[in-house]
Amino acid sequence: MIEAAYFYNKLSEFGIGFFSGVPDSLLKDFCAYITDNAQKQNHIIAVNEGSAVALACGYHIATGKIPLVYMQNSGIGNAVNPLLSLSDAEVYRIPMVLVIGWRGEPGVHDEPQHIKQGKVTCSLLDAMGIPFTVLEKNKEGADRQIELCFNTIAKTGSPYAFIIQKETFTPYCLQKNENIDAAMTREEAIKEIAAMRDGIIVSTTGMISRELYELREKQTPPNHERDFLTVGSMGHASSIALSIALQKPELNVTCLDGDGAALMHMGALAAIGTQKPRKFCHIILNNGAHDSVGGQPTIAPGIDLPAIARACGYINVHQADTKETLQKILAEKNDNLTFIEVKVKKGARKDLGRPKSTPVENKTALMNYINKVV
Ligand SMILES: Cc1ncc(C[n+]2csc(CCOP(=O)(O)OP(=O)(O)O)c2C)c(N)n1
Repeated sequence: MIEAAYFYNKLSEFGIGFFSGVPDSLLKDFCAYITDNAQKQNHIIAVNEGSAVALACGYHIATGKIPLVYMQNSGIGNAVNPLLSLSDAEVYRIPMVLVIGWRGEPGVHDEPQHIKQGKVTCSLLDAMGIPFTVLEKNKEGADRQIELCFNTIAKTGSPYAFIIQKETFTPYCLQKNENIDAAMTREEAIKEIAAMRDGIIVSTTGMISRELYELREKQTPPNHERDFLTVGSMGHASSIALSIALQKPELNVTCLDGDGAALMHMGALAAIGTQKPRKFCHIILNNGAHDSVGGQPTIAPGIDLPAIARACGYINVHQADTKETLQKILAEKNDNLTFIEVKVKKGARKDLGRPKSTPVENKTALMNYINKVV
């Protein structure tokens, strides 16, 4: 293994001074090191990976220097368009170093949503014509590869990628660990919501879906038929929920979103507010962090989510920071399109499990439930 600090400092020696990206669990030590050490204006935790590539391009245009973009391999999809139509050598030829966490690497156990992405990660980069290397886990190997990366960039003037395997970096603990002021844990909020909302729940990527799954697992007998766990496709839970709600107007539909996920594809709020589905409740559990992948901050604490929802056309708009307020809001009988921002603490139980049934089993159970009730 190598230290995140070592990789960071080596890259700095070659002139890397600007970082943007969306955090990833395999990169959490590297991301935390950047958060703690890069100057604020030179580290932008982006809302999505495409935006990170665009920010990197802007930095290069302004300074002539080489930026770095980090992402989980699930974010490659968000980045394909700017990588092919902006930074590519056949368009604006903008150099950058990509650092990509390799979830679902063949032969390494991982969750179902990462398997396909893991299999095609290298071939996707090949198809895009982006040269890459899998970062070695020792200093000598890494040194050689870093030199090769910058020699290649000097010739091509365009992106070069490091693929990062599990356990490449030694643990580094985020020092700038800011907490938003909240009384409830995320799990407590989910418990209240699951108990008080009838109908179905479409939950977002990461620990929110895992906590919902565990909660239903504790029922006797365990029952997951009312939930759609958006285990991958971060940021798209609310669009899935919108479409179900439009097709099944008699069904209560709740979207359990995260602040990072809601920011990632925020345009979905405008689509929901315009459609105004009845019996639809969009809840953002705001902990101000990408908690599921290491707790790096999101920009949510600095923006007014209820005001955005109102401006997008949501009808009932609420904010809750205590269990009592949340219960009061959920008890209101009003079928108009509703938005609730729930302020929750960062952090999760250490022993939080993962879904044991497959995505297809979960989807089938939910479809059967919907057919049964509406
Ligand atoms: C496109 C994409 N980029 C990055 C990730 C990695 N990832 C999984 S969960 C997560 C954080 C989600 O943050 P938030 O929605 O605020 O929920 P929290 O984890 O704080 O509950 C990230 C970045 C991903 N799954 N997909």
